[in-house]
Parts: sequence; C-alpha cells; structure tokens
Amino acid sequence: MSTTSTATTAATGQKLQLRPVSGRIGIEVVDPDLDLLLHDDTARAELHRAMLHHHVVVLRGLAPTPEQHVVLAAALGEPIVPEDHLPKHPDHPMICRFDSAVGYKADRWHTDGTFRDVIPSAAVLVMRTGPDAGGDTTWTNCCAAYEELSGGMKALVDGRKCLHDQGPDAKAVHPVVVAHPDTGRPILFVNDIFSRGIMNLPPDESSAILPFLIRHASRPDFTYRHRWTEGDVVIWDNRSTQHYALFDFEGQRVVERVHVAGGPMEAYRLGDDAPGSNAAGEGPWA
Ligand SMILES: O=C(O)CCC(=O)C(=O)O
Ligand SMILES: [Fe+2]
Repeated sequence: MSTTSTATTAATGQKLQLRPVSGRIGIEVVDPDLDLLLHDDTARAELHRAMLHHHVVVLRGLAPTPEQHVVLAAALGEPIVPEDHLPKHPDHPMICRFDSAVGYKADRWHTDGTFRDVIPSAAVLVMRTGPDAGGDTTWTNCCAAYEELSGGMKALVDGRKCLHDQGPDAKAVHPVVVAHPDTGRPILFVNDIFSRGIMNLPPDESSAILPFLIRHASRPDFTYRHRWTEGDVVIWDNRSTQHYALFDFEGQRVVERVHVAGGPMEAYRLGDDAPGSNAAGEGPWA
C-alpha cells in the first residue's frame, strides 16, 4: 500500500481506500491487496458495501487465480454455478469464460439474466487476455437513470411490468421499476437485449415508451467506461446496473466471470400522494 493510502485508511478506520472513477457510478480500491480482500472479513464487508453504494468496484491489476476469483466473489454472497449453455473455464465449473476467438461478444446493453425470475446479485469479471486497444466495458447506473426521469414519466411507469425474453424456456416478468433488495433504492429495470414489452400498457404505448426508457438508462452521464489491463477485476451490482462490452478491437479478448446468487425483487411504488400513481390495475395487453 502507498503512504497516502495507509494514511487515509488510518484516518477513516477503513481497510480499503476508495476513489471515485466517475461522477455517477463506480469506485476504485486504491492499491488493492489481494490477500486482504481474500482473508480479511472487515475488508470483504467494505468491498460489498462499496458495491452496493457505488454499483461498480474496480480492482486494478489484482490478477487472482481462478480459485481466488471464486473466493473473492464469495465476499458478495454465494457464488453460483453458471447455466449449462454458458462457456466454462476448462478446470473450474464455477467460472464462465468468454473468448472472442470463439465468437463471444456482449455488445448490447443488458443486465445479466433478466429472463429469469431471480437474477444474479453481483458479478466479478477478470480480464485474462486483452487486445492492445479497445474492448473496453461500460456500465450504467440505473438508479441514477430512474432519478433523472421526470415526475410525469415516473408516474407513467409506476406499477408497470415488463416481459423479458431470451427464448422458449427463458422468460420472466419484472416490474419496470424495482426496489433494490439491499438498499431499497428505485432502479429503472429494462434493458436492450431482453426487455420485450410493457405488459400493462397498450402495445402502441409500450412500443413508444420502452425504447425511450432503454435509451435513457444508458445516457453517457450515468456511465463508467473501463479501459482494461490484463489482471484487472471489475465487480458490479447486477440489479442496479447494465453493461456493454465494446466489440471494437482486433485480436483476442478473454474475460472470466463468476456470478453471485440473487433473490426476488419487488416493485418500487410511488407514494400514494404522487400524481397518477394508480397505474397498476391496467391491462395486460401483451
Ligand atoms: O466482456 C465483458 O466485458 C462483459 C461481458 C458480459 O456481458 C458479462 O460478463 O456478463
Ligand atoms: Fe453480461
């Protein structure tokens, strides 16, 4: 640890020194200490808290082994086995490996797994092989996106439900605005890859409003874009964020990911005094 970091953490009583990486989303752990993050319960609790409050946590150059990767993820909850169809690390079934050389890309905005009733609460991604330039990943803060909607739009989406669909056995319905299970904060919960239609709105209104909400969620001022170096780790809260991996590079790009178990998410509802907050009973049309 640097002198500055030791001084700051001594002054605050914190084990991790944190530094924002953008205005609305993301925090970096300064000089992250792998041993501390794997073995010190206080530091691990601070890491979890940092994720809940800042949505994304950057750990530069941490370079965990696959075993350490899973232990790191366990600081945030229970690591889960990836779904069968996902590509795995050859020796570690808890770890997904996404290799551009075999055609993998994720270049549309999404929250992981919203086509399931229960989605992962968090993800821990490690850059294993990076291109010389490009291949950045961008995250957006969907709590900020909700906050920045007008009062009228908040009233319109109050009580609405959206169909998320990735195929015949991969469909779920979620509120358009969910309450974060840990912080209670409202989250604008629709995304470009999986959200198909707002079920309790007439289809013409859904097809006008949903694309607006999806576009609004990724406004650049809600985002953080990470330029990767091999060994970097980025953790994200998979309820309150969406992400987009840029497919703009030449050469190979390999990332490995561990997901952490989530729980059910409830709707966030406007207070009874809010204008137009009686929307829920309508439909369904879709
Ligand atoms: O490749 C990346 O940077 C992110 C990929 C992604 O969508 C994921 O790991 O869930
Ligand atoms: Fe993803």
